[in-house]
Amino acid sequence: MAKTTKSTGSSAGTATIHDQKLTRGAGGELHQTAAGKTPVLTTAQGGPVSDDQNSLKIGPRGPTLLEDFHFREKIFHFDHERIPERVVHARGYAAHGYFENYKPLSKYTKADLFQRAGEKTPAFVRFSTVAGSKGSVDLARDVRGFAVKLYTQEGNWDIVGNNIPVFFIQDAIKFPDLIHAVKEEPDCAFPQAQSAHDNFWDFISLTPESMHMVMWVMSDRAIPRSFRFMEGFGVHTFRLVNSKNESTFVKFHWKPKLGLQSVVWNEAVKINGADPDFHRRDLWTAIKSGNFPEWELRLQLFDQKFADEFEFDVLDPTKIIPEELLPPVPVGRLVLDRMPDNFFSETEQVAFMTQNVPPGIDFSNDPLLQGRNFSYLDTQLKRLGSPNFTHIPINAPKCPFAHFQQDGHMAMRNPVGRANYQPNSFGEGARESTQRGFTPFADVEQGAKRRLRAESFADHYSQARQFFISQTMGEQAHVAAALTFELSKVKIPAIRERMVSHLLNVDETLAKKVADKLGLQKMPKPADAAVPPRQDLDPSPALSIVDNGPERFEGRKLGILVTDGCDAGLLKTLKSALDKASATYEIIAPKVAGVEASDGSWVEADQMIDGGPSVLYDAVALLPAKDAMEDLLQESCARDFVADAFTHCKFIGYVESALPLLAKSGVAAGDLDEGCIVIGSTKSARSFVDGLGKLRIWSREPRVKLA
Ligand code: HDE
Repeated sequence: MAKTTKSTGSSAGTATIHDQKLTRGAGGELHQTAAGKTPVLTTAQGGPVSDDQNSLKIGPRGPTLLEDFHFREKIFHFDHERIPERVVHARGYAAHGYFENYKPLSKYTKADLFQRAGEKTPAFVRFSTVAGSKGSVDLARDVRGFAVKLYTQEGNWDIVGNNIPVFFIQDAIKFPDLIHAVKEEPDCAFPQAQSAHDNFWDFISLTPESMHMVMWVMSDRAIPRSFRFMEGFGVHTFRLVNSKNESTFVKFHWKPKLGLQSVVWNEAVKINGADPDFHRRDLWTAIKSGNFPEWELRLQLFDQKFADEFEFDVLDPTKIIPEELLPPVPVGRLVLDRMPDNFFSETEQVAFMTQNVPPGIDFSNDPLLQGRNFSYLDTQLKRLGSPNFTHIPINAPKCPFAHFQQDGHMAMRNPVGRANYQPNSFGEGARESTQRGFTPFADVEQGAKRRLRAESFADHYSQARQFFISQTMGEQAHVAAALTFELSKVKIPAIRERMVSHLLNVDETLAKKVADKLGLQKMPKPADAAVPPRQDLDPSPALSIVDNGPERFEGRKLGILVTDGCDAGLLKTLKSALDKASATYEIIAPKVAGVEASDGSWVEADQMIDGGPSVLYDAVALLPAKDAMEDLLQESCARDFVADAFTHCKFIGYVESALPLLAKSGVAAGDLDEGCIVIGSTKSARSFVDGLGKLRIWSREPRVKLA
């Protein structure tokens, strides 16, 4: 006979709950705050619950009763917790902040947020990958979404951009094919979050318009170090419209204050294993510790004359306007200073829509943008399940609003009063305003109704080449290596050859290098080009990440490897130099509890060596004590820590006693270069930190054969 016991279940976390006090949320729900009484658990209907650990049964071992309304409600709700993930950009992470306008832009736009210097507009920004599902890894080679929602006084304005200024296709009708091709193959359902497979490259090799974007995606732009070090782009040409209804074309650029930085592919692969949430954790940690990431909004402004004279069509989303030709003008800054309270409520339920524009911002005829303007509204109904998705706080405007839309699933508010229509003779409700309302720019359009691509969109290779020749030698090698890696995963040789035939139109050396690495028996002929690829476009220095390095270590992280007996003074100097540089650090030790330093003080560790590989850090410092070396040399993770840091061209600061570890990790005395710095004294420790601003020691790259 079973004993009748009443399990109270796990009490994990109850101590903190007991210490908490309650406040009432907007919806009447109780939240806990410090030092108060525990609230009584209730059902969603508000009924107090007596036992949340045991379902209602007949006898201790008996059948469970259908009558248990609390159990049924709890399970019913759990069963319905998932909503469809985004078809694309499913994996994302977001933060709150604000946009601050530098000076009035009334000459160009009547948009309210740009009228007053210093005006702050609340913002919510979601970064994402495109191809993987919600649970995929952060460091996939992929485009990153950079979606900004600005809660302006004239309604929400969403700039739903990417970290790459061009796109794969020129017409929205091709989007489902592109996405089907890049996502997991439909029969086997893999690979996840990877473009390295037949379907993707089959589609790409049959879609020459994607070649410019392919160059970007094969570059290190597609493996950013962190969201904080990424640029953002609106991609399409938009319009600004002023109060005289004059239009200026505009392209939106977000420039990260901390500069650009990416990781290398070998590192990305390892980060995905060591910390699949690397980008999430980075943003969370930065904002929670008060290091608020910041971007400057810069505008490329141009008129019809410039558009007519520019060598490519400004409506073609596979083209950029080089920054050297049309320098982007700084107009304000975006600061992210608060993480969402709840991931699902905010990050998951946020609904970005390209069609959300306030008066003073308008669309161009970019065929991709026009198609997106349909898609984003449509997708929200599917995902959020009701036309009332604007009632969800993260999507609701923060300015006064008034309309007669009513009812539907989950209606949180309906118009109050008798009149739910207009015009009405009761003087109730709102009326439209010709002065304040959104009036589309009155562009004159004409033409035959046809399914056509403009001839001005026909050059698919010239800017791909321009991007490639704008990269440093090292960056070019990374592009070649990425193409080789991706195509090596393609099983059908004809697809590999077709891609090489396109590369011949971009850069012959690149094509030959890829062909050679793939072991192509015969060089294919260059792909037929609709218009001859141009060789005369000047390199655009703005396109290189390395050439636009920040030259400072601010916002970056040093990994400090310590053992018992490590030099306490050096450690202290390193920490204070990093604080001064506004950089951070983590202590990595053989045991996570920490180590006893040379002066007897206890140094707490953030990671044990196995959990803190050097790929998680921008640079490393090796401070092991001589006595601990014998044990450390046995640790394969310690050897990997050093070997990877060296191969990934990172700066390595080391004390003399670390030399055996360096040697055992494959870095012999003769390999030590200007990126390997002895930090034997407090002075040298300080200058080591000062020298970290270059981020990587790229001159090492040819020797370690990274790419
Ligand atoms: Fe998107 N895209 N997209 N896209 N897109 C979506 O909307 C779509 C495109 C971008 O963090 C979806 O709410 C079409 C370009 C971002 O929530 C969907 C086309 C650019 C995000 C959709 C494009 C983007 C999305 C899926 C081809 C850069 C994530 C869920 C014409 C300028 C926003 C959703 C977030 C999301 C459609 C091409 C950026 C299906 C039809 C080009 C950053 O509506």
